Order: sequence, then C-alpha cells, then structure tokens
Amino acid sequence: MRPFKGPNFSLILFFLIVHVFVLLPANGFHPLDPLTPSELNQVQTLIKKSHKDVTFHYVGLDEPDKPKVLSWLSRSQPPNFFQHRIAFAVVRTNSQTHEIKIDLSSNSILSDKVYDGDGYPMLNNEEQTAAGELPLKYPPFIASIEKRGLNLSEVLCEVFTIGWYGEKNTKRAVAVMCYYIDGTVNFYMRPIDGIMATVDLDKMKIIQYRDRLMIPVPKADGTDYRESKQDTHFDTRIKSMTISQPNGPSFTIDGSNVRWEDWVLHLSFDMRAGLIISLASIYDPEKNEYRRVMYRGFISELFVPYMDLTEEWYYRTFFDAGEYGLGLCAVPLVPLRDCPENAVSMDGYFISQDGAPGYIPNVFCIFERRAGDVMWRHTELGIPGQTVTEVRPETTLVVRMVSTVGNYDYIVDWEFKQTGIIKVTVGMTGLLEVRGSVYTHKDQIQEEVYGTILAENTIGAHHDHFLIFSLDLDVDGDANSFIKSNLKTSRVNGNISPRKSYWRTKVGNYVGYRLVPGSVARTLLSDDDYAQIRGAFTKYNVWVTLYNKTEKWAGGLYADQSRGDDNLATWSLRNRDIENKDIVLWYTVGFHHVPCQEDFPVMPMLTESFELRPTNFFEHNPRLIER
Ligand SMILES: *[C@@H]1O[C@H](CO)[C@@H](O)[C@H](O)[C@H]1NC(C)=O
Ligand SMILES: *[C@@H]1O[C@H](CO)[C@@H](O)[C@H](O)[C@H]1NC(C)=O
Ligand SMILES: [Cu+2]
Repeated sequence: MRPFKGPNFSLILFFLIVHVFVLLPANGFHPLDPLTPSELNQVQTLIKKSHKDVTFHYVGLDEPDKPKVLSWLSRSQPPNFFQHRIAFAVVRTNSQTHEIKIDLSSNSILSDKVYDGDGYPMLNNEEQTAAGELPLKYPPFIASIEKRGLNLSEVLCEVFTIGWYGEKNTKRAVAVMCYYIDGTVNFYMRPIDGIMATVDLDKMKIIQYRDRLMIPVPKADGTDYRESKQDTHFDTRIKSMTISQPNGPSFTIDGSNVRWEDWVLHLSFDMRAGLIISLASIYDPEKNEYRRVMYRGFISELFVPYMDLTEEWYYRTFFDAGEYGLGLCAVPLVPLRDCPENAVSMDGYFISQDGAPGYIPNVFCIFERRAGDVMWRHTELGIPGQTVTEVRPETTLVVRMVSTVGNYDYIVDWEFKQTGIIKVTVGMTGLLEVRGSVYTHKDQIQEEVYGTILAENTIGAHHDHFLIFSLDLDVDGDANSFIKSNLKTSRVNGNISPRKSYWRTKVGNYVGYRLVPGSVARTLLSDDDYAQIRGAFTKYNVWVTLYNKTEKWAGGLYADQSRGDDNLATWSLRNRDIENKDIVLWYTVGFHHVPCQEDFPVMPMLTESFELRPTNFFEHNPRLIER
C-alpha cells in the first residue's frame, strides 16, 4: 500500500504465532490438484445439459478453503474429508456470462449465476481463430488488400483485445489487425498497418471497418528466424556439452507433489494462471519438522500497455493472463532446448470452446540445475602454515513454464535452493509488435512515432510488461506480518567514533522471509488514464492484502474491458488490518521496453528476477550441521 521507492529497502515477513503442521501429503489425491480430463468432461456434460448454446471460457478447480486444506494436510481428518471436489466454470450463453460451480463428487450443479458486472471473461482460442478469419472474406478488406497490390492468400489476421476508454455500454468486441506472410514466418514484422476491423465476438461479425492509411508493408528480407534460413555455422561452433545424472534425478514426483532435498511443494496447471506453486515447505533438520513457507505463488496478471497513440494502436493495453490466459497460451517445452536433458515434464489440461478438454504435453519441466555456480565458499589464508578452502557448488531445483502470448514468449522459472531461497525469474523473448511506417531511416522522422525504427518501414512501439505475482507466504503458519525496512543514514553524535555516519535499520531477529526485489519499474501512466485505472496494481511494486480466497486476479476476474472496480488497488482500499494476520504479498516485476535494433527480428531473452530469502528463519546457514 505504500510506494516502494528505491533500491535500499529490504522487506521482511515474520511470524508471531507458530503452527506446526505435518506437511507430507498422502499418496495420490491432493485437494489442490488441477482438474483431470475426466473431471473436465464431467463439467462439459453437466453444463451442456443445462444450457443449449454455450461457449466455454474458463474451467478450473474451485479450491477448497485454506483451513480445510491445512487440516487435511495435518491428517487429523478422516479419509473421506475431501469428497467434495468443486469446479468453477465461466461460460457465455445468450450474450451473457455465467459463473457456474459444479460439485464433481455428486455430479451436480451447485450454483449458476449470471455475472452482470463490467468486463468479459477470457477469450477462447476458437473464437480468436474465427474472428481472425473474418476479414479474409469481407469485401471491403479484400478491396483494401487489392488496392495495396498484396496477395490475399498470404494475409493473416490476429485478434487484439480493445481495452476500455470510458464507454458506458460495451460489447464483447476485439480489434483485428492483419499481416503479410509472403516469404517469411515472421509475419509480426510485416503489419499491414492503417487498416483495422472490429469484430463482435458474440455475433462473430465485423461491426466496424476502417482503411485509414496506405503504409508500406515492411519487407520480408531479414525477418525469418528459422534454423533452415540461417547460417548454421553460427549455432554449431560451441562444442557439445552434456548434463548427466546417471542415477536419475534427486527429486521425486508423486502426482503433483514434488520433493527435492529439504523442499516439498505442489504444482498445478491453471488455464488462466499457468503454473501454480502451492504448499512449499522446507524441512528444518534442527527442529525436525517441515516448516511452511508459501501457501501459494503464481502470476496473477501480466499487463502490457503500449505507448502508441495512433488509431490502430492506442487501445493496446493487454492483460495477458485475464484476456488470453497464461495457461491457455502455454506451449509444449522442447526437450534439450527449452529444458536440459535431465529434465522431466508434466502435462496440462484446459478446455476448448465447446468444453472438451485439451491437452498441452510437456507444459512444465522440472530439473536440477548445476550451472557451475557456487552456493557458498571461503578460502582461509590467515592461519600460519595452513590454507583452508571450502566450496560448495550450487544445485537448485527449477520448475519452468513457457507461455507464448501471440508475439511474446514468457519463460517463468521457480527455482528452489538448498539454502531455503526461492528465486523467481521471468524471461521475455519472441517478437515485438511493430508498426508499419513510411520511414526507412531515423533521420527522416519528424513527428512523434512512439517507438524506435528497427528496420526499413518498421517501428518497434514503446511498451511495458508488468507481471504481478501473488505470493501467499505463510511463514511458519498463517499469522504473518509485513515489515518494510528502510536503511537510514544516521549521523554520529559526540565523540563515540571518528566516523560521522553509518546506516541502520529497525528490523530485529524476527523469523522471516525477505523479498529481495530485482530492478523495479512501475507505471509511468497517469492515474486517470483508462489503461492505468484498469492496471492500477502497477502503481506500486509491493502490496500486502489480507488473504481472501476470491482475491486472486490483480486485474480483476473479468479483465477484458474491465473498468478497475475489481482489482488489487480497489481491494486494498478496504484498509483491512494486516498485522499478525494471514496476508498475501504482491510483487510486480516490471519492464519498460524501449525496443532496439537487436530486438529485431527476434528478441534475445531479457530477464528479471526476485528472491524470497529466509531471514533469521534458520538458526544458522542451513547447509551446515556440525557433527
Ligand atoms: C498468392 O499466394 C498463393 C499462396 O501462397 C500462391 O499460390 C499464388 O500463386 C499467389 N498469387 C500471386 C498472383 O502471386
Ligand atoms: C473477499 O473479497 C471479495 C472481493 O474483493 C469481497 O467481495 C468479499 O467481501 C471479501 N470477503 C471478505 C470476508 O472480506
Ligand atoms: Cu517488450
């Protein structure tokens, strides 16, 4: 709730009440497991029985209440304690959004209510495909293509959500923008700019069309990134390397539970959030118990506002999780390229437009990383006649997912360290969104172009990426507090020291986990900008809220054309007491992206990370136990 201003901060969570839980789940079933294909089928059947014309937009686990999950984990419950598995579905029928809860155990609909607030659910893949095909059969568009001397068979169109700009009444509509393939696969570098169609998704019809400007389509030369189009010499100069674990990995996977070293955690896949880490706990050998660290962590939203004010661009303020689905956009990881050879993988399930389960193989990979780094070391040269050198190499556990949201590829790594550290790294690569332009050189540009000229007729638009993580840390239990600790310069008074200044902080030895932010970027938009009203969580990098099961999506449950009435910023206005309570930490990884020539035609990975570090949590370096 307060701005996080500079680098000299450390943020500490500490607990006041100790709960001791046994954290070893029973084999098989886990209450937080994602819905199985047969459960998804069950949802489809039940909903189709009660609604004739229905399209599916989201189906996922309606997770049980936290106390129930914890009490199940403590095993003080009978085996049938969790017989009620509940699914949550968002569907559209008769141009209305329905929220449906289904009891999978009794195979019945628990509730079915029409959502009458603002905003729309996630788009499904099939409606995006259908909308993208409409211009190709639309005579005015065909005429526009002919007028430009382009070949319609080489044209392809993509769907863009349109945001909200203060309209009272909205339709479920998207913008459709088209590209030219002709000689490349990198069509994103070949926009047919100046033309835009608006499609009503419920009617699946073009409701508005504008051919405003003739702008040259950037050429295909130099845009292709396929191996077959490259001088492969470049890629083969590195001699072969291998990673081998002849005795197999040191982790075990039981259902969705992973155990590695002293860590236990649960993984699940959600078509909106993608990868969800739950119930991460670490064994403390001295206390001889598992200690809770994080109840749940996931990417709650990914906000990408563009800074281009032209008619075909200004509305581009995407909510990639809430509009497109980070899980729905997840792609199968390529063995040996996306993940090392010692990786194992997991699959993910989602639902398609008609509710049938779809399958993403290799959606997560899990591997031990030994990248030649050091966990800790010391060389002691100070003892006469003796040199002591001790080095421990670092081995970590990585869980990875890649989500390709149209042009961009986001690589998300959750990395667990033997020292109790959780490190989260986000990598961005893929293709820029570029605008066609008459210019071929920067010296020709007179007016504001809202970006960088990357190649002839190609402007990479300025934009941001804000990934907000929901981090429900439960350090040694639910009751946690948050301390923002500022390092302050203190003047030395009197003659106690020749020094004139030093710094200090008020934090004591509270048991805690510390958020170590990466370089921080927050929004540069004005508060009254519609995009900012919707993405208000970008105003600060750190927020703390009281845990509330339904407050999951920092940009609102219905992010498409949302109006900012259900987001992290509005929830926090309730000013709930957060001291010694079950609290959730929200942290935004932000990038201001000023495209550069090297981002063309495909962007080298740009990464940012943060850490959650045990701080006075263990009695000492947890990697040393004296004999
Ligand atoms: C247009 O593209 C199609 C498909 O690539 C190709 O078969 C056709 O020959 C092209 N037409 C012209 C006039 O170049
Ligand atoms: C939980 O959050 C929702 C959405 O912000 C709110 O409507 C509800 O009142 C909250 N519940 C409690 C118990 O605060
Ligand atoms: Cu970018």
